[in-house]
Amino acid sequence: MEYNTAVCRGIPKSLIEGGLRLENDHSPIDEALMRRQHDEYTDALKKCGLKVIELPADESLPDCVFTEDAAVVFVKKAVLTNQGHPARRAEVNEMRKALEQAGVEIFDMTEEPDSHVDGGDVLFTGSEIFIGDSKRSNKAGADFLRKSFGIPVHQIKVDEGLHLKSNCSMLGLNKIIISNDKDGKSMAKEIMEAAQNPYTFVFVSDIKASNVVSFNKTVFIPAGYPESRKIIEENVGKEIKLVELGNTELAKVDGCLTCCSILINA
Ligand code: CIR
Repeated sequence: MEYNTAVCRGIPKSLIEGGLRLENDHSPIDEALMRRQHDEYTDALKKCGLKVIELPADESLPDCVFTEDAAVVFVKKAVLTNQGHPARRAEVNEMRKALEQAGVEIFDMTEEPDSHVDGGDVLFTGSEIFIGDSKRSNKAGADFLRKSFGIPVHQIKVDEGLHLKSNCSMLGLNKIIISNDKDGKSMAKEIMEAAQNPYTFVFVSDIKASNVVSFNKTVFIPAGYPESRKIIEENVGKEIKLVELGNTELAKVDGCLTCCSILINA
C-alpha cells in the first residue's frame, strides 16, 4: 500500500523501568542503543519519502512510543482507540492532534468505555480487517471498527502473544507473513476460514520476523533473522526494497517494527 505520512513518537525515559512487559526476555534495556534504533527507524521512513509527524515523548506514558496502538487508520478515516490497558489510554490525546493535522475524519472509541482495541491487534489487508481477540482488544472494539469503516472485521483468537501482529503482518498485496509456530498456524487457519478474499501465507520460523512494515515498494524487516530474510526475499518481487532495522531493545518491552508508526495516506 502507498502512504505519504507517518506518526511516530519520542521515547520517554520511563519506558526503561515502567514499560509494560510480557516478553520472556527480562534483560535490561540498553537506552543508547534503543534510542539509536528508534532514530534509524524514523530516518528510514523519511528516506522512503514519508513526512514523519513526531509527537513528543510523555514521561507519564511509558509506552507512548508505540503509536500504532493509539489509532487505526483506513484511507481518510481514523479511529482513535480506547486501548486495552488502562495505563496506555491517555496516549490518544497527542494522537488526536496528529490525526487532526493529517486531516483525516476521526471516530472516537474513547466515547465507548467498554470497547477496546490496540492497533497492534489490527491487520488491515486493504479490503478487510482481522483483529486479535486478545488481552487488549475485544468484540465491542471490533464492532466499533466495523461501524466506523464499513468494511468486514473478523476476530481472530490470540492465545500466547500480546497482539495479533506479534505473530503476523502484511508482506504485500493479499500476502500475510506469519510465524510458523502453534499460534501462527492456528491464526492462519482462522484467517483463512473468515476471509472474504483469498490470501497467501508466508511462514517464518522466527516469530519476531513475522512483523514487518510493508509500504511504498519497501519492506522494513527486523535485523538478525537471516533465514527469515531469505524466505521474505523469495516471496516479494525484485522491485521491493528490503530494509533491515535493529529492534532488539524495544522488543524487550514487546515492541515490534509495526508498533512504532501509524502510516497514513493523507
Ligand atoms: C505494551 O505492552 O502495551 C507495550 N509494552 C508494547 C506494545 C507493542 N505494540 C504493538 O505491538 N503494537
